[in-house]
Amino acid sequence: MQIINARLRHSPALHTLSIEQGRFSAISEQSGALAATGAQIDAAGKLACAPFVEPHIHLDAALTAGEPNWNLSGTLFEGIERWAERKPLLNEADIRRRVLQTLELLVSQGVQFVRTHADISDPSLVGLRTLCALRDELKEKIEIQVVAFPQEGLLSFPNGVQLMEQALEIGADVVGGIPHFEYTRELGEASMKKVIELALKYDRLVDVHCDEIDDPNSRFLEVLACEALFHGLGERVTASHTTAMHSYDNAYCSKLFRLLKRSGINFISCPTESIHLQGRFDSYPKRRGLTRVKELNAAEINVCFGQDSIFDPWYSLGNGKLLRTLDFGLHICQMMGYDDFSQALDLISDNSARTLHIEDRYGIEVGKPGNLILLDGEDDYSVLRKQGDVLLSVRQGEVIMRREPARVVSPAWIDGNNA
Ligand code: 17E
Ligand code: FE2
Repeated sequence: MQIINARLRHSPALHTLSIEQGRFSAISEQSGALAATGAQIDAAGKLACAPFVEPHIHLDAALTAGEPNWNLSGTLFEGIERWAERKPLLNEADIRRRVLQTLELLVSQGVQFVRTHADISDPSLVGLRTLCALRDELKEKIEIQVVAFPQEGLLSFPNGVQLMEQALEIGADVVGGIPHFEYTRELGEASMKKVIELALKYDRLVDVHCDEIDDPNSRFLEVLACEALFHGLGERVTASHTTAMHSYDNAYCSKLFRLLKRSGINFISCPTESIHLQGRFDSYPKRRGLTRVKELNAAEINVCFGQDSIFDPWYSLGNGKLLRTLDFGLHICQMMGYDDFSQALDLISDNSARTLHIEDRYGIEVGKPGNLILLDGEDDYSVLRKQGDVLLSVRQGEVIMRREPARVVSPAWIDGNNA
């Protein structure tokens, strides 16, 4: 397959991208626009980018909002209660149907890599089993990582550790945790040590829902980062949400950042979810409750954006569109400078790939799998400003999704002026 007249990020020239036997075989700069021949795909000057990565989503809960009850308070903790009412109704067919519908949304928005959480606070482990089975069945079509996520606590839920070990034996890729939900600070800290111990024992990655609360005294991140540092696991460890960091005072943050930087751990922020779930116990002024994405990024600590939810007990909107998540994130975090815009797509592509530990098979480079998307814009800035659609998604040299751009018929007086 050959794609001509494609722009690449941070390079204004037009390029020809060749994919043979599923891998990029040549990437060459053109001296000018070319006319397409035969089977070539004409990118018409649009931006080719590595596929988007969804680094944090709960596929087991997707498309269940209101079943059986709606989350009326809008808090994380009520979401956990409402989900606990839906859990007994889970079965494999129900999960498969919703997961496939959600993956369809993600693929239609240019996603080819997904890290999903699977709630293991459930003696049947049906969510985890079904997600691991789908991961294996779909591995040629989309790459999925499954996190064994102890939604109701690793140490506070009955047999939490045994369920985690069972999930890891079944084949979960990533060990999860939720220290701020454990009954006590002691249990929260002990849970972080347990998560790292299990990651070492089973040789898995780590992704913890960490300090997802507005409590400025929720400081499990320092325990996680320190454990990661002492065991040399940094790049294999991720702290998701860390919304309490919004409420830490600056003196503590300054100390904390030294450890974070040394540990090399990754961060995922879910801006649409956190702006909705956090700040719920404030009157005015109301905290935004997002982690310090701008400051992490400036400190060259790896940070990326995820959607977290699509129509579930925690968040009743969502459509798979990571460009929407990015747009929210940049606004809420006040990352609205020229440099921020010029590199914005990193937050839903390259940085996320680093978090998922898939860099060896990610990126538009000769020798790597021939995966890319085409965006309706010329560079990061224009894609962002125009909220450019994902026009094409190519996986190992095959088109898996194509979108026809919407055609708008303008009023005659504008057409006339443009003529
Ligand atoms: N569970 C949790 O603990 N936090 C979240 N943001 C979601 C589920 C969506
Ligand atoms: Fe989450």
